[in-house]
Amino acid sequence: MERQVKSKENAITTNQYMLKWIDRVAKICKPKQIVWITGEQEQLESLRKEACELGIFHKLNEEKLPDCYLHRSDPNDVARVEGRTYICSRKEEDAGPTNNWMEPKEMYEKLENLYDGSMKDREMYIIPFSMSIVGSPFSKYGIEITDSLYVVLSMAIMTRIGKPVLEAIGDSKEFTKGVHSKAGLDPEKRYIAHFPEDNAIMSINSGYGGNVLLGKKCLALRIASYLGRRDGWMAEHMLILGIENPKGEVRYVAAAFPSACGKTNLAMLIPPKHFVRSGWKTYCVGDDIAWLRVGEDGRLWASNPEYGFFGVAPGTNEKSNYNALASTKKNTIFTNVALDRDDNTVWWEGLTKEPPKNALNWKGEPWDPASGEKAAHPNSRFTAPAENCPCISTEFNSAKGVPISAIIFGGRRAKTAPLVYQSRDWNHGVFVGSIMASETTAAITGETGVVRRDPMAMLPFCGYHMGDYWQHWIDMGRKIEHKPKIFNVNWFRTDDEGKFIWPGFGDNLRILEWILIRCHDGFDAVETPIGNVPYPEDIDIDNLEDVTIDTLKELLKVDEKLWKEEMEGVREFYKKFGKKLPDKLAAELDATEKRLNQ
Ligand code: OXD
Ligand code: MN
Repeated sequence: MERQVKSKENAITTNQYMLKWIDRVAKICKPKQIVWITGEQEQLESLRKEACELGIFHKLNEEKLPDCYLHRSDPNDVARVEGRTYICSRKEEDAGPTNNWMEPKEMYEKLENLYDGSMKDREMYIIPFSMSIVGSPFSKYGIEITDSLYVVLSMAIMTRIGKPVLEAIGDSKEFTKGVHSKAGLDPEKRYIAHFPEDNAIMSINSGYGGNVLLGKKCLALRIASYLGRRDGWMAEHMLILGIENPKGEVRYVAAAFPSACGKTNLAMLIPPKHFVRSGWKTYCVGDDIAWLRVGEDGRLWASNPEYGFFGVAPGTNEKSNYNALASTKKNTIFTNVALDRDDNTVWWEGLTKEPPKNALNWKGEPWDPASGEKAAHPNSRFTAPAENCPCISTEFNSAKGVPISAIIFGGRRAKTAPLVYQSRDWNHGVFVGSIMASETTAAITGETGVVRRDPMAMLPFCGYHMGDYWQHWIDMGRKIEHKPKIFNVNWFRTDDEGKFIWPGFGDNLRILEWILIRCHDGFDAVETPIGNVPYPEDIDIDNLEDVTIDTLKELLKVDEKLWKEEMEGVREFYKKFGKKLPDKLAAELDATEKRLNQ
């Protein structure tokens, strides 16, 4: 009989509750060895070497991309799988209509069978990790058990890991229990299961980022949103951006967009040239997740619980996102991009105009640029330390976070939504967030280009009933004395030929300037049935070739016919939430329709 490995043998904690849990997992998964991840550079370096020897990593050009690696995931495993992601609350009602649900007991049994022997002949790594700063009263600690070196080495970038986390946990039972096994990567047996009441996450048969780096979407959004409702704070799918004006005032916005709407670009935006000349600066605090709390001063404070960026590679280049690209120049793991064999560097569509002549595609096969096939997978990624980012905020490591002036929602709408509008008040802002809609992208598996409603960009990430989540937003509004103002933006309005009208990217600062003036110094605005839009003259369009006052008028137009149709769609969508739809949102919908019909 095989000897069962015990967590105690080389444990770096004496937390009995943790050790017993790890032993229970080891008994089921049957690894050949348990390896505790200390977070020390020596250990990580030796694991990176091992990953290269095993073919899990490919070491890239040390001069051009020091300490960077290429990883390829299984071709059947290249994106988050919403269809196989579950919220296993005790009551089905608590997961709500937008989540898959399974009774916890049934899911535990199912998973136990799947995990049985899944780590045979493999190491079982124990990763202590912290979402947010170790030792901060706001941090959430977790242990991820995994059989994947890719997970270990990616978690070391995306989160704060190792011994300091175990010290902070001490003997406490307050940590998220995460189990991940690649098992056989069978897509039919792939599950990403969350047990909010047990503070547990179990993931099996995937090796792709969002499904397996359990600190990110699973803990920092799904579990944290549940904890936030329980404990009076909010976990949101939002970037956090600091903006300094020529007077030296630094203000912060938090913004939610569905995947692949330019969120990473906005988080690291570079101001237009004449803004730079007059002294504008921008600072990235976070690119994906914001934890929001009411501060003692009655303002809403945001912090980024992550330690790295898990960004989409295609389309990222010197011009579109200089800061993101710069962040990937060292200590980065690239997943499913192409390999330029001539200089052992990476490439993806949009990185340079000229494709490499001698490349392997994301699957590792020789790639012919004339083939019409993509070299990099559309959802290929970089996993890069946030501290590499040239514009990382000095507040990135602040436990308290930054005070938020504005919350910005957005989506990709060809016609309906104007370039920017401001909600009438907090509850109306919650309504604006709840009706967010966008076109689907390659970040999730399934069809692309279909319009789907994605309230607060949280549809795939809310760990409980969306109706309760909206109510929590409304309740939070009552607790925030100095509420941020809430806006909606749409960078993606198109003309009749389907061409984007607004230049986007760095020029989006022109809209943020208006937003911040609305928040702090007060510009007047034009009232419309859906909210307040700028007077076109108040938007700075200096040095913009293709945008005139008339273009702005077009971009800011609210087409009442389209909005009436939109409200019908919202009414239909809201039906899903039955009794849990907050009265306040039903009232906002009625009031908007009434204003449209006046
Ligand atoms: C992501 C997402 O951040 O899909 O990867 O939202
Ligand atoms: Mn995201």
